[in-house]
Amino acid sequence: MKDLVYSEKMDSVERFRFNASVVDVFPDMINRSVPGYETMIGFSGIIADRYIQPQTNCYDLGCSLGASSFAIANHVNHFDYSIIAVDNSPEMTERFAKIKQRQITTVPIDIRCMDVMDTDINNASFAVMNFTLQFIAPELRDEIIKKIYAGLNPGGALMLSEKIIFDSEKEQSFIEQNHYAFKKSNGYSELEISQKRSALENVLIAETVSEHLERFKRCGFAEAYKWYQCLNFVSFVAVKK
Ligand code: GEK
Repeated sequence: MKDLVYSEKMDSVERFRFNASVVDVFPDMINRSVPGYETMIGFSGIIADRYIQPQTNCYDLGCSLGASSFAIANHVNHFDYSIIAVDNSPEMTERFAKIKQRQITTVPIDIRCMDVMDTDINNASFAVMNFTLQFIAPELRDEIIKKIYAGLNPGGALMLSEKIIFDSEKEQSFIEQNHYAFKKSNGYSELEISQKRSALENVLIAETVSEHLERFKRCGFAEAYKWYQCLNFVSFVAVKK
């Protein structure tokens, strides 16, 4: 279904929420807004394959409609392990459960409607958090990354994908202009782009690449790499030794 959420002029733009109208159009919205999204999701499976171990858990934190869970389950399907997929939007988890009924996968996917801050993480060989840390209050971000680190088994890894900002004003403006052009080329109008931007203000709080790399280190990860970037969207893998 086509994303038309911000296509009509609104008297006042409400704070962005993952509600029913967003859920209905979510795949179209994220594909037309996040350059490189399909690539990063596809690589969730490829990267997961290096880390997931038999009889362990794989977490998909902020799973939305399960794109990363399905990419992993379809690519890593040669031994027993479980996927635990967490999202705090009931509209998302209900829709994900319906989509799951129509998919054939041998890997069990346990969908939980809860806050990632309240989720126990244990016996994990892999965790993926694609475009979700950016919606968590900055002062809570160390806590969740430390919790993931503590719940990973040695040799396990976290894949984290995020929207980023840049220290240099010039670079920020260069990248923003290109992101804007990307969205326009995908059919969004100036009105849609500007109303969505207002809705996301103070909801999606992006950080720089160095802030992410420093947090990984501070939270215990000995190794962390940025393995992908397309404009202002990046993906990291952090490994527990
Ligand atoms: C994908 N990973 O398709 N606890 C649980 N879920 C949360 C929290 C929280 N504290 N905060 C936000 N969410 C997916 C895309 S979307 C990214 C992830 C985007 C959930 C929220 O309900 C939403 O479903 C998801 O995180 C972020 O790769 O829309 O830009």
